[in-house]
Amino acid sequence: MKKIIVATQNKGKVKEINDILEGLPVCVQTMSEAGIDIDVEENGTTFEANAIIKAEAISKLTDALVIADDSGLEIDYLNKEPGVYSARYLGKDTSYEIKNQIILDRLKDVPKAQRTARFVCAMALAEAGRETVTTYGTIEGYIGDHAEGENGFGYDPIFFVEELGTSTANISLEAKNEISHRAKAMRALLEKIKERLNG
Ligand code: ITT
Repeated sequence: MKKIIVATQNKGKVKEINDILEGLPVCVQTMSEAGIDIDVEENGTTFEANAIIKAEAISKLTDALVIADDSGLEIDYLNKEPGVYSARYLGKDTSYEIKNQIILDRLKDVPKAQRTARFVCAMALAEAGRETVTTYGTIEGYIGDHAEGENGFGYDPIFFVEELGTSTANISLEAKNEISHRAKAMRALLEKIKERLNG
């Protein structure tokens, strides 16, 4: 059975990606399950460049298929910050409770129409000796005036989606995987993985 390594240290992402890969005749492993322990420097200036950097760095160490994503939150009022710096924004070790509160403070009294934001995700599929392929997904929303919900991870508690009437931290994993940026990019990648498995 073909092995796929999900090249991320983020447990929230692993859950979401595993959920979408379920049912595929592949053995999905995290980096630690695959015995790979490297920290790849994400020094690209775009989500796509960083996803490729991560996936290709890991695929040099294995014959397996490697999936990596780079994702983040773009807040229009903050000139699309934190963007590609989403994980490092306001300090890598600062808790999301604090980061989210600081963002809410920065947007205090900003009207809803100017609070637009989106999650963005670029995914890369790398395999030794093959060309790396990428996909992309986004979800539009806005920064709420408070944090809400216990599910998801990162900026989910402050990212509200009009159609949901709540934040992406206040919905189930299954519901998030119907609509999220990562799910959209992942489903597009799924088609490319299937082609790879059949070819
Ligand atoms: P890896 O590099 O190991 O995959 P990471 O958390 O550092 O893990 P990224 O570099 O892609 O991942 O940073 C993405 C950050 O953007 C992530 O840490 C969150 O802060 C935010 N983010 C991305 N997708 C999100 C989502 O679905 N919900 C909430 N926050 C998200």
